Amino acid sequence: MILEKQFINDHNKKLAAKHAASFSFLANQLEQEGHDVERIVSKIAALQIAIPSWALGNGGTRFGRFSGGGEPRTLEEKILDVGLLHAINRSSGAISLHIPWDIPSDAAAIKALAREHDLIFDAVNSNTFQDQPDQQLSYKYGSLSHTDKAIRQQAIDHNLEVIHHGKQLGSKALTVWLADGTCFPGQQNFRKAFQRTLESLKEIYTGLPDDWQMFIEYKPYEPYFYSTVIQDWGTSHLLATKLGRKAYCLVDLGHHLPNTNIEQIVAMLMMEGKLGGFHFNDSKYGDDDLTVGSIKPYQLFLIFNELVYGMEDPASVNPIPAWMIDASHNVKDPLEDLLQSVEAIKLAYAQALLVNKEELEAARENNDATQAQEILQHAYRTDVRPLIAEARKRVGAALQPLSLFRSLNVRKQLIQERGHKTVSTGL
Ligand code: AFD
Ligand code: MN
Ligand code: MN
Repeated sequence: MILEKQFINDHNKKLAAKHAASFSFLANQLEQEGHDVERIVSKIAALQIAIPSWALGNGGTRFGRFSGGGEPRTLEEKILDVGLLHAINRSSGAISLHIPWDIPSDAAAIKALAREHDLIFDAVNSNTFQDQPDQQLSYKYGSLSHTDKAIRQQAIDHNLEVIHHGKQLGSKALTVWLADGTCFPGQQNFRKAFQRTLESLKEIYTGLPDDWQMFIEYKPYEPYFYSTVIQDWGTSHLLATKLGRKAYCLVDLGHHLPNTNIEQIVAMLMMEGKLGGFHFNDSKYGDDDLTVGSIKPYQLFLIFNELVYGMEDPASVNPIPAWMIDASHNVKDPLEDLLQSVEAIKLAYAQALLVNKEELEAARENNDATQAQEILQHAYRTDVRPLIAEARKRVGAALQPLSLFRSLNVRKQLIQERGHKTVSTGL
């Protein structure tokens, strides 16, 4: 589905007067508070969020999956879907692929198609949590941590192949989410499993190009339910530090036990220069992969408050993190959910840009908890939607992406083009 520029212009014309009034009111208010509104708007516009290829279709659970129809059937159609999102919000300028699900048949053609839609390739993701049809050795009892060296080697070779595909597409990062773990106490020797994993990662690391990064994702449980080899930020940081300067930690918001202080983890990793990036989502109970900002928006703001602090700290050695979504849309239209997700991330970022850093540090120095809370909540309670809309308008995107998407009946057109298949993966 091609989005005509005219659709956006007509949409923005209809909303122009209302938007201008709300933007100028907010801009005046912020300028009186001493904010540089132009700087804030351009920072918001510059923030690009990578869209995961695996989230362009409906997700599911172990109890089943219900397709909403019109889902992409090929890598080309996935790129067209991300291209459509990016044309609407000019904030989704990258796609994160998952190998072997997204192996390009013609890498040059895929790269050209992405370029046509102003898209680049963010991190490529390896997959050693499933056995593929043609796979020789099984990952049932693990991969990079497996007791059998041949199985570890197969997983290492797979990751090196993922790097190869990424290089062909211009990607500069490999994300390793190692699902390895155990279901029962005593099943594995924690120490040896860690050491085997480290040795395997070292071999992959030597195959990583000099200008690449390796993101080591952590997760406390699932698919194994007693222990995970890379269970938390401490383990990820231990591995990243032992591997070297190209290795970083990847924070998936859903990969923390309930009530974990994620913003504090972000502060620590950034302070150490080892925060590689994010998988944004939200959750109520586990790795629910719900829409980012839909359950705990204040937590998302507090995370961005630490990120903005780190990014604006001249002494910081942390690279700009990779901003990626990792969510699953079991009941929503995947493209609508992704538009909402990008908006939620930009909102939290904009609110964090409004925090008065000097006043906050002064309140902290004086141990004035009340004032510190006031400063944070003043920023958080500012309705920054006109800033996000203005940032979009200036780069030729829709003022209200979701309402434009709906007005175009995109999903209906995609179902007409691609059909409607309900695939339910049973237990
Ligand atoms: C699952 C895992 C993890 C990983 C993603 C893509 O929990 O978040 O990053 O799949 O492989 O969500
Ligand atoms: Mn993830
Ligand atoms: Mn996950």
